[in-house]
Amino acid sequence: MSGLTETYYGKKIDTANILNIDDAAKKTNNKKTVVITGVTGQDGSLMADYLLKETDYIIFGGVRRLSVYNHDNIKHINSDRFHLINFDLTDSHSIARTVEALKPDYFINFAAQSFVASSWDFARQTWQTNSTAVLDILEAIRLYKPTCRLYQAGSSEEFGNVLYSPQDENHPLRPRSPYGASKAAARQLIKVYRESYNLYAIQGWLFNHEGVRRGEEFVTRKITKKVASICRAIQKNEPFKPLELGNIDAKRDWSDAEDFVDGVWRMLNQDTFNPAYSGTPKEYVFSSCETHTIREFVIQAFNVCGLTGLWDNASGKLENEKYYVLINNNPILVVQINPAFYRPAEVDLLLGDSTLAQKELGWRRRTTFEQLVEKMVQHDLA
Ligand code: NAP
Ligand code: G4F
Repeated sequence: MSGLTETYYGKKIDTANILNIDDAAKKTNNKKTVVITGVTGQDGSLMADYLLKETDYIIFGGVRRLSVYNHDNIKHINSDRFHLINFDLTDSHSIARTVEALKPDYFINFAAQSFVASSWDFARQTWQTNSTAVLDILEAIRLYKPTCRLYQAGSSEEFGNVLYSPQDENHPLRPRSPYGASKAAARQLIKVYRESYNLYAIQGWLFNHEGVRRGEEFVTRKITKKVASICRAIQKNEPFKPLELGNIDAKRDWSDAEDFVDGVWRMLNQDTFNPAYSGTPKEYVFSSCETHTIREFVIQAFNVCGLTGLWDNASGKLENEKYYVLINNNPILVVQINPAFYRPAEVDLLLGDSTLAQKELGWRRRTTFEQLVEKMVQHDLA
């Protein structure tokens, strides 16, 4: 532990606050402990907030070493029950030592190479991070803390080239990307270890979930950030470049990530003694049960700024599609297509059926599609 405060691009990471695993082990205080990997990301940071509010457990958030500041999503946390630990999924020793030393009651694995588009560029790294590391986590739990409850962040991308809609827990796994394949492989490993060693190891098929902590390369946040900057430019009569998107016809089932961390915790706390479970925890789909195109998201985002518009395409070809908003009855170009954002293979449609999670876990989504877009645009306008 260095104890130094290092400065990167004007922002600070207090390295004294990132514990090595032996120092972290002294902080458990005989209380229940939860390891959250990927705590700097959207879901990990929201889960930390949720557990600090809803439980009195000690939370260890796994962070990997980066040369740039990436703690924006957790910098607000000020609790003596929250500790950062050095953790890297690509290092099996790091995984094993974490489980061996902390002997956590819960291990929530949100860390991943989570950007589908990059998974073609870094297929092996995606596999290493999203599949091999899950095997390492399962082995560590089997060896050092077999009663630990493991949640693995599964994905609707595992359904991929879907056979029917809406997709439920029985839909076959038909991934379309190295990312989807890596999550499907992780799911199979989880199932095998659960059945072989009677571990409480599960994944959830979570459909897309978004919010103000969403990474800026994902399409929703890319849209809301750019829409906010275009709206500001229009208000000030300043020049701007249009937003560039790829396949705007793709359909996604979007929810608020805050609703999903509650679902994950419910999945981790199933009453497996209840006869409905036959002693084994179940895996569930979490979704909004609605699907929308990227086009609809764009329209809705500009509406939040009070701008209405229309998609225009005289040629009928997707790459010529353009979106104009009307300012004083003049059409102003705000969105155009850049084929560089097309993917080698696309998941055209995702629409989830979360009936089972609602019925058996009592889970409910609180935020509608319209409220989600409003929340994200308003945040990016502020
Ligand atoms: P995210 O914001 O991209 O966060 C990913 C996290 O993983 C970051 O904290 C990242 O750390 C960490 N990470 C990446 N590689 C790592 C490594 N080698 N060692 C340790 N940490 C590493 O993703 P998210 O949206 O919160 O998603 C959380 C999980 O749910 C992911 O597994 C994702 O695949 C899955 N999922 C997400 C959705 C969704 O719609 N959001 C849907 C289904 C499934 P850095 O900050 O250092 O990069
Ligand atoms: O926002 P996206 O990059 O998310 P994607 O690929 O659906 O993956 C997200 O959801 C999965 C769950 O289904 C998670 F497992 C995964 O970790 C991640 O959180 O893209 C959504 C759609 C795609 O069809 C994409 O082709 O938007 C389309 N799109 C169109 N233009 C674009 C763009 N996506 C991005 N990122 N950037 C564009 O310019």
